[in-house]
Amino acid sequence: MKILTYMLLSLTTSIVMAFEFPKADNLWLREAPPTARMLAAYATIENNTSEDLRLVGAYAPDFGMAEIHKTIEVNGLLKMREQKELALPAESTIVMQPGGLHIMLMMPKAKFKAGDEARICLIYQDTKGKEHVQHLDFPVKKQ
Ligand SMILES: [Cu+2]
Repeated sequence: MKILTYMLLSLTTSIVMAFEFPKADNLWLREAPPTARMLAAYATIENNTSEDLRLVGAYAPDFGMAEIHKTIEVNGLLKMREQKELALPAESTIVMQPGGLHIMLMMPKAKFKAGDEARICLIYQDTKGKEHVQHLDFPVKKQ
């Protein structure tokens, strides 16, 4: 009986310890002309877990390359800078939107128009340095 109790306890512990992903909402990929070589996607990522995380990158099977970018103004010009990692502490939110943070998708292997969906995977790192990949489908929208 003691052994059974122990087994149940360790089972419960492993369930509690399972990695919990942040909540990704408002996913969308902005429709672009068919000739566009770069597309931007946006999301609101809410870390409503008790674990401090970092967003360390993205990849998308339908694109040659994906990076997290931030649009910034330098001497009156808008420029984009890659964000190698973004802090996402417990109870915090990353808001991506036009003119700010976005997922930059380069070298598209397919054409995307409004109504389509694109798979984009976000890579998080926990405090132990372990990476966790969240697979998301982004609807393509005109605006
Ligand atoms: Cu960009």
